[in-house]
This record gives sequence, structure tokens and C-alpha cells, in this order.
Amino acid sequence: MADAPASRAAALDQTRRASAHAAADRAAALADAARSGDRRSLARLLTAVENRTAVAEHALRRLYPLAGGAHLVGITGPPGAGKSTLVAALIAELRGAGRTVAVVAVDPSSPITGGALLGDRVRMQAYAADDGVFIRSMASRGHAGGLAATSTAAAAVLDASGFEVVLIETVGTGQSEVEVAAAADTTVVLEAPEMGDEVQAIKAGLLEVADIVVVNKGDRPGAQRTAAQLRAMLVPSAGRGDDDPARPTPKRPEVLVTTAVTGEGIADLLVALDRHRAEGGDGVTSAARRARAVAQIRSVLVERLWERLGSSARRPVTDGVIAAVAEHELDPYAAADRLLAALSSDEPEEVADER
Ligand SMILES: Nc1nc2c(ncn2[C@@H]2O[C@H](COP(=O)(O)OP(=O)(O)O)[C@@H](O)[C@H]2O)c(=O)[nH]1
Ligand SMILES: [Mg+2]
Repeated sequence: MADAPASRAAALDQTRRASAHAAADRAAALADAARSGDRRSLARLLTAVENRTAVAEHALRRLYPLAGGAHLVGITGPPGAGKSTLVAALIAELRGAGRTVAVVAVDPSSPITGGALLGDRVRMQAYAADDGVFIRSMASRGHAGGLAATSTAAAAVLDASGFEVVLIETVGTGQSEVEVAAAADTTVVLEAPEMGDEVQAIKAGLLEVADIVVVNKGDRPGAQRTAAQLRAMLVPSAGRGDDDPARPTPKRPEVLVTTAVTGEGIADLLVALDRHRAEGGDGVTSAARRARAVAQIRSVLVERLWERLGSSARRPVTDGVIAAVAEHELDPYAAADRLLAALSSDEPEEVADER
């Protein structure tokens, strides 16, 4: 690319600028339509977010300042614990109270599988005629931090589109609890009774991120006992890690029992959710929002830096450094230092491409 004739480079730049303009125009149209209630535009925006397109970036730039009003609730836990059933019950409870709700179901393990979508289609049908409900499955595309980035961006779009509550449903895989917590104001960790030794295994993850722990399948034997064990276990312990600023400070979570299939305990869960948001006030909410801001900026920064390092002007240097690390001639720390130094030194800035 570096040795393309100047005229060709100029033509490429022009094409790139034209397509950036087209993306910005399309993003503005979609974002405005989504905000005025057009569900097809909203769905298209979320597809753009999922695919991390230029349209998504332009739309987020427009929508982010209009978001911030919704209560973002993360719902995570192992497969089969009853997350989807609980989400359906919460939707019913919220709608009963006249509140609007959007759901983003993110499955890090199976990007857009028929199964996940089928389940959503069934859930969607119940609310097909209800403008106060929007449900959407998304993949996280396996990026590092992709789950948090995708969930956060999708939640911002839904928030700006006027939904009062945004439920982010994710399969618990250890890391995903942490990631969903990064995207939510309030994180609910779901467990089923009869876990036995698993209680120990989930302990660390729970302590890190749960604002509310729900033992679902309250109709099964052992549910109350599991809840009691969890309450005993979740006593706050001293000196737990605040070494990572991107993680919310651990709190002592409330433990509730629900039976999602019958709706029992769901009203109490909604009360607990509202209380967490209200009590948290500036404290909890702003800590969560600050952590989210850090995570978002960090992910965009890394992307931007990597993009700049791959520009035609810098490509040869970047490729050389990558090759040197691959050959073990250079360690990755020295490589990063060298690339950063190259970025901040004499190199010409890129032609502004209005991204
Ligand atoms: N007995 C009982 N079964 C439940 C309850 N909630 C969900 N289930 C069932 O547990 C299974 C898994 O539920 P699902 O919501 O798909 O779990 P997810 O994988 O966490 O989303 C389904 O067969 C549900 O009908 C409950 O409260 N009691
Ligand atoms: Mg599910």
C-alpha cells in the first residue's frame, strides 16, 4: 500500500471519506428513527453494533449523550439456572407496572445460534404487539472484552431509544460475570439450588460482581438452604481487590429466592433492583458508571492505537516489530514501547478521515 502511486492513494482517500460520510448519514437516520420508536431501525442499529461497523460508531457518537436515563441490569449465571425464564417474568412484572423494558441476550459461547434465536423468537411473540418491550440476541464476536463492549454499546442504544430498564442477559462463564457487571448498574447473579460443591466454585465470581444473588427454582427442594449457605458465605471479607479500577468495588449482595416459572418472588426482585438503584444513588451508580467509562475508553483507545499502527505510513515499522517479536528478537514490552515512541515522534498525522 505504501508504494501505491500518489493519485491512487488520493483516490482511495476520497473513497474512504465518501463512505465515512455515507456511514454518518445512515447512522444519523437510523439513530433518529430508533429514538422515535421505529423498531426496524433499532434492530438495524443493533446489528451494526454487533458487527462493530462505522455506522455503529457514528450512531453511538450521536446517541451516547442521549443515554444515561435507563437502569441497566445485568443478569448472569450458569446455563439452565433460569435466566431466560426470569427475564420473561421480569418483563411481565415491569409491563404490569407500566414500565418499558429492553432485553439484550448476549451469549459468549454460541454466537447467533439457532437455539438462542429460537428462544428469543418465542419470547418476542408474546410481546409482538407491545411497543414497550424489545428483545434482541447478540453475539460478542470473541473479542477480548467484546462482551462488555458489545453489551455496553447495545445498552446505550436502547437507553437512548427511551427504554426505562435494559436487561442484559449473559451466560455465566466466570469471565462473563465480570464483563456483564462492567456494562450494568446492577448485576444479578442467578443460581439454582442443589449446587453442592459448586457453591464454593462460584464464590469468587459472586463476591466480585453480584449486587443481588437470586436462587431460582424456589419450588425445588434445597432452595432455601442454598440461599442460607450463600448468605453465610457472602459476608464481606477484608482487603478484597480494588487493584483493578475497571472492576466495581465488591459489596455485600442481597440473596433472594425466586420461582421464575410461576413468578413467585419476582415482585420482590424488582423491589430489590429499584432499591439498589435508589440506595446506590450517586455512590453505587456513579462507581459502576465510572468503571464502565474506563472500560469503554480503554477499549476504544486500544482499537484506535492499533488502527494507527496499521496505517499505510506506519505499516512497515509495525510489521517489522511484529516479526521481531515473533522471532523472539524483541520482547513484547520493548515492542510496545517502540511502537508508542514511533506514534508520538516525527511521523506525519493521517489525513483526517472523519471517523
Ligand atoms: N422448576 C423450575 N424450573 C425452572 C424455573 N425457572 C426456570 N426453570 C426451567 O429451567 C430450564 C432452564 O431455564 P432457562 O430460563 O432456559 O435457563 P437459562 O439457561 O439460565 O436461560 C427450563 O426448562 C425452565 O423451564 C423455576 O423457577 N422452577
Ligand atoms: Mg437463556
